Amino acid sequence: MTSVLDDIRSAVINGDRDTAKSLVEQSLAGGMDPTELLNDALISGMTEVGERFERQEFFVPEMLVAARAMQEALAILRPHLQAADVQPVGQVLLATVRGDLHDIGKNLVGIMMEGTGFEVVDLGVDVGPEQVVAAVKEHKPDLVGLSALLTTTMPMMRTIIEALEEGGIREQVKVIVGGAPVTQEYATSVGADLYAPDAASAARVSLQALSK
Ligand code: B1M
Repeated sequence: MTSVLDDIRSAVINGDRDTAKSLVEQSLAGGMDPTELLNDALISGMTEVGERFERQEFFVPEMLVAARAMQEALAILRPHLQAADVQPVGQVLLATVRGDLHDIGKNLVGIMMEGTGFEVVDLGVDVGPEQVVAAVKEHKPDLVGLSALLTTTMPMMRTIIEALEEGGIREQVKVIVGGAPVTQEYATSVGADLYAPDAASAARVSLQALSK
């Protein structure tokens, strides 16, 4: 017999948002610990989705439906987690860089980060250096994540990193970059600390970087 945690985990993996939401509601009503639901059902399910994506058993559509199921179940859980004062593993600021309006990949990165336990501050799309600098000063995150989908907007990553240096706050954060045209070589050339080719590995390398 499977436990309700296994059933929620499977619902997330299969993108079955109605089952995921109703089981989370029932479990909370039955007095289950919200942290257990977060870690052993939602995060565990999303981690499996990420691993299947990295093994190329899942593709973007499967990841999106799983992400939607996770997000909707998480919305039910979130007030209970806040009440239980669960501490995030870290905070990440995410942005699609100035000139670029593509946000599907960035949003997936945000969901995987959230699924890994990060608090995510999403600055949106078309975000320039002054906005990133101001947001780092305001939120004091552990990481800044920059996404670019256009070859013409990729250089904005370097501009933003330089602005962090000029603002004297570069050492306060690790910078992770990604997006379809971005490579490890490019990430290194613009002075980023981390690169990830997809959302699942973005969450994984970010967590690893913070635990070092
Ligand atoms: Co645009 N577009 N688009 N587009 N678009 C591309 C990127 C393009 C490759 C299509 C093509 O020509 N074949 C091309 C870029 C060419 C180039 O630069 N060399 C292009 C172009 C040219 C344009 C316009 C200029 C078109 C025009 O108006 N003439 C225009 C630009 C607008 C702008 O940004 N200023 C434009 C507009 C649009 C739409 C608005 C219509 C729409 C975006 C909707 C939205 O995002 N809300 C759109 C779309 C959907 C695409 C394609 C078809 C799909 C992109 C996508 O969402 N992929 C794309 C072609 C393609 O990729 N096949 C294309 C799915 C997504 C999950 O993948 O974003 O790569 P991706 O994210 C991945 C990884 O890259 C990684 O993880 C994600 C998940 O695993 N990742 C990170 C992403 N960010 C990361 C950050 C990290 C780590 C990993 O750390 C922080």
